[in-house]
Amino acid sequence: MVSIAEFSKEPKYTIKVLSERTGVQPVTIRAWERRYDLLDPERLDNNYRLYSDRDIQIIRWITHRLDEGLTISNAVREFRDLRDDGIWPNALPTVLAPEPTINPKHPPKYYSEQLFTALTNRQEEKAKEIVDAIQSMFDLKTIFFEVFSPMLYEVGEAWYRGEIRIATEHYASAFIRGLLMNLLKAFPIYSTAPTILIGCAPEEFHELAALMLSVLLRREGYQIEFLGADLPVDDLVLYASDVAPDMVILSASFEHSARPLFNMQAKLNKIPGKPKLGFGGRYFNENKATREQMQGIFLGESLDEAIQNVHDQLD
Ligand code: B12
Repeated sequence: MVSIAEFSKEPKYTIKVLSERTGVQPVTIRAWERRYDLLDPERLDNNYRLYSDRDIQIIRWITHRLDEGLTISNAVREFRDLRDDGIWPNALPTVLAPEPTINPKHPPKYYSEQLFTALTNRQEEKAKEIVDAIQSMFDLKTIFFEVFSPMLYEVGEAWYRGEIRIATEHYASAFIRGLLMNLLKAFPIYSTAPTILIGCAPEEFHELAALMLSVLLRREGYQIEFLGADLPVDDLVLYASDVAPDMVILSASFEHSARPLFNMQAKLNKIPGKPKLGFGGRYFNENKATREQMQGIFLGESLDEAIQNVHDQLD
């Protein structure tokens, strides 16, 4: 965890940029300044305010406390009390449950292309700025399905054409993985909700779709354990007998990773609670006939369909 104190105090952003990067309207920021003396921006000769990276983190921390149910005066008081005790709270992860508050200037495709350019040129700061901007303009599904996924698709195509290195592809997917993991951690875990284990079939390393699904289902209130890539079936069944989940969801892109799943529901049926097996992924999208041969529930061709099907199965 990084403390807010570690962010620069250098004044460099206009109120418009501060607003884009926090999702708080300029008029609200000014009101907080007036009423609560929250920030102390530098003034330019023309009286424009300039804010720092630290200011961005302070506003984010405050809005996070508001999301958790505090009033603005209590959130500011809590912040002040911590500061009076010499404590700087921790900064929040780059992306937090976005609630779009600003009208997008461009369609998602534009930001997807910008992100592609930033990541394939190893411009991490630029990529973070784009992610900050889109979180105040689009909801999570739009960000996942219309910004991240097409960007990753283009990365795969560019790699296939030999235009970018394998390492560059790894760099881009690691960046997205990091954001998704932060998001997953940012959502609360409800201990009484149905439990779902989510991960990838054996020898399957494409885990980003499973991770996106984990974030979206945790946001819906399910208890999600994300187990990552390459899960051996027998070990996973033993794990499930300890955890007693309501459902196990696996993603597979290739035949060799999908095959071991064909008799997995039978193995799950032998453990207490008989968790349901849900499956999906590129292999099942491209080989429709195999869906019928699998025991378990085909959750759909898209993650959106999967969410609806999980509701139908577990609610
Ligand atoms: C990132 C990436 C990787 C990373 C993954 C990193 C990570 N932590 O996940 C790494 C480097 C590990 C990797 C490895 C490989 N990759 Co790769 N990779 C990609 C890339 C660029 C993006 C994949 C991605 O995350 N997309 C975003 C997600 C959201 O989309 P998705 O996975 O397609 O899933 C969608 C659907 O399938 C579905 N879905 C997926 N899972 C589930 C689950 C459920 C339950 C449901 C309902 C739906 C669902 O919903 C999603 C949204 O529509 C793609 C490019 C592409 N065109 O997709 C290539 C690609 C998939 N990889 C490819 C290849 C060839 C490989 C390797 C064989 C390369 C190699 N020689 O080593 C290995 C295989 C590794 C393995 N055994 O799994 C090829 C596959 C070609 C093919 N048809 O067989 C692609 C298409 C690249 C290309 N253009 O050729 N790769």
